[in-house]
Amino acid sequence: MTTPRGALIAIEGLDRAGKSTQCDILLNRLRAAGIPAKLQKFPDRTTPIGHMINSYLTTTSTNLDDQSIHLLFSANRWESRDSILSTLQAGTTLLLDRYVYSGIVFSAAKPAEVIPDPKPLSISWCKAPDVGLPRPDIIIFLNIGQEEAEKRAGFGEERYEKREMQEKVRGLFERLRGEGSGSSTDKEDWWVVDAGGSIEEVAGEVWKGVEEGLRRVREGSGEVRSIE
Ligand code: FDM
Ligand code: MG
Repeated sequence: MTTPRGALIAIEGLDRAGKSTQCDILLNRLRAAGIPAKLQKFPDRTTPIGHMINSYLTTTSTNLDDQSIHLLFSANRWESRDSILSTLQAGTTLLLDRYVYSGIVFSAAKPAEVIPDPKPLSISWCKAPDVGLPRPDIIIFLNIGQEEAEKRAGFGEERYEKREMQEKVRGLFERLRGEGSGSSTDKEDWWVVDAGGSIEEVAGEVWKGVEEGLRRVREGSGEVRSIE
């Protein structure tokens, strides 16, 4: 008998929704249930491309135009494609802490450059470079309202950690989920969890999403789909 493949589970949400905390809890819970699992964070700041992204996010001296940094975020996923697929084929479930959906909405939320092109990046332009990447079996979206987000700890120093940007990101995530077209995801790919509760409550809801993802893999063809 061949080993069934692992599930590909993306965890998405706004900053301060608790993604990293929930990923850690989930990883332990999967392993405790005897399900081999790994965590992959995007951006992956450890690679040469990741170093460029990190320097863009953390310093104002690294200036890249919006298109270039967008393509670097995508390239940072492409360089993990082979390891994502081989991890799944080895029967290991892979949790992604952010993925192409963050990639789309953060770039599309940016204020337009004044010169030379006054238009913001379109969603369709932002989606294009990720077409062909492995498509998650389920996207668990940690949903947090503006009020609750503002009660939580303040933003750090990184680029994008600004209120106006976060509000646009919120709206764009809603649009992707509503249209069901975040890089060709269907509406049912999104598992929306209210992230306003306690860590344990949220973990309980996230776990239901994971069980749904695992069920989809068991009942599916075994193939990993691609983002279209
Ligand atoms: N981000 C993240 C992007 O703009 N594009 C992407 O493709 C990804 C994966 O990078 F503001 C943004 C989201 C966030 C910033 O992410 C750093 P972390 O999760 O805080 O490291
Ligand atoms: Mg951050």
